[in-house]
Amino acid sequence: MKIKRFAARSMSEALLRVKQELGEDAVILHSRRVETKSPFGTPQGMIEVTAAIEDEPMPAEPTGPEARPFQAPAQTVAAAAARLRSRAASGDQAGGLDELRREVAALKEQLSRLAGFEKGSTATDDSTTYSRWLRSGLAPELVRKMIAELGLEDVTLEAARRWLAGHIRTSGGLGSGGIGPRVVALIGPTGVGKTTTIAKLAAQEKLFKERRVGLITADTYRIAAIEQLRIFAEIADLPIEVVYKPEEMERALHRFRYFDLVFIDTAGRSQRNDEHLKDLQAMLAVASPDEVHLVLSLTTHEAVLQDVVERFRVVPVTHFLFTKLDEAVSAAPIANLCWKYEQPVSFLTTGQSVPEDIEVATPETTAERILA
Ligand SMILES: Nc1nc2c(ncn2[C@@H]2O[C@H](COP(=O)(O)OP(=O)(O)OP(=O)(O)O)[C@@H](O)[C@H]2O)c(=O)[nH]1
Ligand SMILES: [Mg+2]
Repeated sequence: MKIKRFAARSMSEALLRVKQELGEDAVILHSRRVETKSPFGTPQGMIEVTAAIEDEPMPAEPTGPEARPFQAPAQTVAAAAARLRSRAASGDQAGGLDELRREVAALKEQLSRLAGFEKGSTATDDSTTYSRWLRSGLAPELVRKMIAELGLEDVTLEAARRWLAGHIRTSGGLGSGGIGPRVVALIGPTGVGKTTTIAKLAAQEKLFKERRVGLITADTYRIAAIEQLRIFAEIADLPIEVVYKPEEMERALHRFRYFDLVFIDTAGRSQRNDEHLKDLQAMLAVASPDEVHLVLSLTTHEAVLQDVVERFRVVPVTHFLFTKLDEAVSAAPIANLCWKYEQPVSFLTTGQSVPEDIEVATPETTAERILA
């Protein structure tokens, strides 16, 4: 491996020189801001970049959540292009398209981090503090704002936690008020924990708050899905209605008109399937729920989470509900998504056990989990 250090007046100039001297496949190992003197003796800020190039061709990049913040995108592009070429050669076009989407999402993220670094590197900035906080998984714009508001020396873990808590909106769980029962629908991609979370919430509301709770399942695509909630309803002694078509929703809601709470479970929907999203839209239009919680699993890559949020915007989402914190590598997507979409967080789930593995999200506990 050949390693070389470059100094330039700006990040883009440094990157250009890296590219010219080491080529497209160069990898940025480190970058920092240094204070030097101009030929006239006046102080001037420079960007110092340490870059490397493999002697042998690089192995293919992983596409998982481990995107490296300061890795030169060129290397990832080359690896991605090679993979796509080989897929195209083997005739796997559908797989190739999916792969392309994932690659583009990962690249966008890397580029935005790199762009964020450039913007953040003003004469008063400190690249070490900046890149250290970027490694927490927080979005570049969030890190820049935090450093700007707290002042560089003040960004201790404790100060960051307090700052983050002040920037996370939570709903304090379920809302109340309105005429009739509070109707709460959970929607989201497949397997994120919608049914399990409804079971947790319904059990807690009934057992600990003694509220009258009704269940409606609109997930009739799989027999097993109906059975899953039916068995739980039997164990918890809760009434359940199965709704196959939007027209049947009114009847189901009518049955629970004197209840305190009604939970609507929906079928997992791929955010990439417009037909499925339309079905969901039609079902929710009839149910007209007071709350629609978009369930997001923290085991999902952040770029995919963003895609889910964007695509599920066709339905009136009121809350984000995050699941599988216990399995997540980072909880930072909570802050990034809530910041970007200005949506309150309702609950966080932390395991498979019903009803205990769930907590009402508060700004403090959420910030603590994000910066754990
Ligand atoms: N580790 C962990 N697993 C969870 C959590 N919540 C749910 N699960 C598990 O995730 C799997 C899927 O949960 P479901 O509740 O069936 O998910 P769903 O969103 O209803 O799935 P579909 O109806 O198929 O779309 C199950 O094995 C759950 O036990 C959590 O907070 N942590
Ligand atoms: Mg389900």
